[in-house]
Amino acid sequence: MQGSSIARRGGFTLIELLVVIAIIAILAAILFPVFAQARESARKTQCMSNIRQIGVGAQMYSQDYDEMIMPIATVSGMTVYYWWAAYDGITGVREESLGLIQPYMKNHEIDICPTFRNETRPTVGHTGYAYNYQYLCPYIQTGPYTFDLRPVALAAIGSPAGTVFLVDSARLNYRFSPPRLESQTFLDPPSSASPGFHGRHLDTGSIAWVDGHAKAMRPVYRTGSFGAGYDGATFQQHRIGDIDADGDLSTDELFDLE
Ligand SMILES: [Ca+2]
Ligand SMILES: [Ca+2]
Repeated sequence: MQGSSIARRGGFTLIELLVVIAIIAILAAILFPVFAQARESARKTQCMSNIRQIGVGAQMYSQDYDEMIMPIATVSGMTVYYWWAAYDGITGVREESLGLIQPYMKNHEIDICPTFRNETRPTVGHTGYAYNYQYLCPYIQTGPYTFDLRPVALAAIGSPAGTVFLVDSARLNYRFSPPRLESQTFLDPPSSASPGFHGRHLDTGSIAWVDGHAKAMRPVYRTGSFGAGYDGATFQQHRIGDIDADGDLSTDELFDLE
């Protein structure tokens, strides 16, 4: 048996082998992007599940805090308790188990978008999501290290299902050339001309809305120059845009309390 097997293998010519290799290479070129897309599609599903669970956790938080929206952070002494982790202002130590949402989720892994791992801002830790802070939790700086955070009452939000809460986000760090993509935790509305909505899941980004539902949208990309000397093409290349419904980037209809 062994002898006949060797004889058969000897029957392939070099040309035949090259043809087989060429066919495999062509198939790989066709299929690898399909596989990559399928993998990204799976990560998108995971991200939507994460953001939906965070939304549910935030609603449980509101029930425990007089129907007030879960703030981006609370401050106690020198410690800032962000929704995903606490930071000790003296030691600089980050503790994920002390994030505001942890009593309701007990799972820091769901704070992390599976497509985007923050590698450039180690102090922030891993979270791919940013909070609609300007409208839902405005803050006033009262001293060099002190903030007055004012989360709104849920009753003050006119359209909870049409108001973004937490979204897939990233920012461009212009201190590097070319600018580098990094984690962003504060989401600015379109009127700020500082886009932070990241369409990293096949050109869509996941959004948790105030009422607790999750829905993905495509970023609205800017063109030309805007804001602090930013270039629309660079943002689009990194799939960073705004969340907008009415085509007017000077109005914040999906962020405001109306
Ligand atoms: Ca608008
Ligand atoms: Ca609105």
